[in-house]
Amino acid sequence: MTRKVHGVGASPFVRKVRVALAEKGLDYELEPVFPFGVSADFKKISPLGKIPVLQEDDYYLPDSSAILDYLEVAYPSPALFPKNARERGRAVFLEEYADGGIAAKGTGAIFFQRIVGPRFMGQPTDEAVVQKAIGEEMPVLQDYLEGLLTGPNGFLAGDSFSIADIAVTSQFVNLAHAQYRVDAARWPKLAAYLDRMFARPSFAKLIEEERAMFGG
Ligand SMILES: N[C@@H](CCC(=O)N[C@@H](CS)C(=O)NCC(=O)O)C(=O)O
Repeated sequence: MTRKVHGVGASPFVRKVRVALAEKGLDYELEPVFPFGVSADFKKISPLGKIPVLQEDDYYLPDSSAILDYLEVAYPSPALFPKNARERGRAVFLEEYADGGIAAKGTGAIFFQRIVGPRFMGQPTDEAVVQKAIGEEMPVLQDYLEGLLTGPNGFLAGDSFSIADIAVTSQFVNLAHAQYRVDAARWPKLAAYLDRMFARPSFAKLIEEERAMFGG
């Protein structure tokens, strides 16, 4: 079977899919698609013009959350969604907390202003936007995550690695590429948790590959 992920490694949403595939031991090729100004052909497989798209032979599925859901049903082991209904509900919410919340208020400001704008779009960094995200948005987002983490080996939802950990960590990888680090003095559990997640082989391999691109 031909399995491809259409997108670029710098996208936190593409990374979600690549980490899920790695955790499930599934091989794929990365088909480079830069997300701005996509072709009419690409819009046929991604009607919103966004990356990632998963391809398996002639089956094309856009949207990282849809893809993770598909992968879980098609390749159930190891599970990346908690079995318990309430923990599963929480995991799905945390995926949205990352994809809709951290992405919009944190990554969209800091990673975009420091990396995407200057390097790929010829736009200078707007330092006011970066400082607002660092000083006002990220602390609130991080306080909530800090409150969810209990033990030293904990995960965000349930007692094993899940889509919640994939989605949240993926945003913080982009933030790290943009030189943003969680202050371990103020958010000790979150900082330790992210160190553990970044060291997990599925993330570590991609982070190393991406650092060559960003030097972060
Ligand atoms: N909900 C989508 C979001 C994907 C997304 O926003 N991707 C960005 C790149 S990081 C993109 O393709 N942006 C281009 C655009 O919005 O036109 C998912 O989870 O896959």
